[in-house]
Amino acid sequence: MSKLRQVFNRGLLLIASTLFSLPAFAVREYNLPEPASTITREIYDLHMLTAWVATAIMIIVTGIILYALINFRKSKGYQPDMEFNHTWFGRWSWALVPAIVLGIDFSIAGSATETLGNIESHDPADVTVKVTGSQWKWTYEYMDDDLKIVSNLNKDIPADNDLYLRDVDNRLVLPTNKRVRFLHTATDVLHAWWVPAIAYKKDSIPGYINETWTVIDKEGVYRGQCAENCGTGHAFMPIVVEAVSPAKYDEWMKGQKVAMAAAMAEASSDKIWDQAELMERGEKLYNTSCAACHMPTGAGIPGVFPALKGSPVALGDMSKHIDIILKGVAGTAMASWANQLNDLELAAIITYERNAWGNNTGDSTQPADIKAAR
Ligand code: HEC
Ligand SMILES: [Cu+2]
Repeated sequence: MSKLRQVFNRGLLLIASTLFSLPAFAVREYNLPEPASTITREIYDLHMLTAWVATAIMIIVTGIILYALINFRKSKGYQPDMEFNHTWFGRWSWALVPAIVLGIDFSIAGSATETLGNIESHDPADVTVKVTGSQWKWTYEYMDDDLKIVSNLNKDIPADNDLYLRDVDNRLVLPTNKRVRFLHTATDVLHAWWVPAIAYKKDSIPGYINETWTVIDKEGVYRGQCAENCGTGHAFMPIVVEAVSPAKYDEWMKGQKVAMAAAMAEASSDKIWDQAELMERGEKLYNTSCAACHMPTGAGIPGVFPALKGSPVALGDMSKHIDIILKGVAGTAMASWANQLNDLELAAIITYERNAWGNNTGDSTQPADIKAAR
């Protein structure tokens, strides 16, 4: 066997084995996650249809090319057919082939149009959740229940764990078999809330509301990520949705309301908190809300986020310090925290800033001071 022949045979073998192992591409690991809602199942089916049509076309075209290469090669002395254009096929193939291609295109476009129509459906929903993206966390507001959940990256997952950068402190809990409407917006830059198994993706844009919907049909935990490059912390805003039965959902909602009422009562009570208590709460809150930019050490990132350790604001006049946290600094990444944290939480964080990392002002502030400054 000639050397060329050997190479050729090996090539054929490689192509054949690739083609026959194609079903491997359908293996979960390499594919979209298994859909768990009607709308994502439609999208998934569309994706599979397109992939299989493309695969079939590839096999047919590659087959014809290989057949022509082998059978009509010059070394075999093949004489080109100079009369091809006079045959029936020669006359009509220029119209026939595009017609076939168009037919295939329409078979895909037809179902795609239907799915796109369903995506844009605005039917009434059972549960409406406003999803707000911020650098770098998600805020979920249950519009019918007056409940707000802030969801931050779970920083306790080590890098060698599967859930590294994929877990959060507070999950978005949703009922199965209910129509859920998501209202998407953002407070600072573009973000995109995307959980491929249960929801499709639309951008979260400051000042605009985008709408998506889903009906989750399987209980479970579904994970996603911010899908719009939103700055240095883009990788640190994962999404975790927990879908539970409607009965469990109602129970969970009741529990949340009780806990929220208790937290509100605690925050607005006239209790005078001592510094140690505030420091303890403040450290936790600082690490979830502020450390992404100002760093857990308070050192900030020089040139980007100012250090709070030794900061003239954190060491200076209390009312100015409170003011900057409540109002933020317009035009910078320093957001207003007035609507994000309650009086007690703000008093705790501010007290912590003023007494951590060697900032030894020794003073503290009370929820009542924050309330007065609002
Ligand atoms: C998304 C990033 C980001 C987050 C999160 C953030 N900050 Fe800031 N912060 C900034 C930036 C940027 C500035 C500088 C603003 C300016 O240019 O004046 C700043 C300024 C400050 C200052 C003034 C410091 C100085 O010396 O001028 C304080 C105090 C402060 N932040 C406290 C907080 C607290 C408390 C939190 C959490 C509740 C927080 N920040 C969360 C970005 C952030
Ligand atoms: Cu984002």
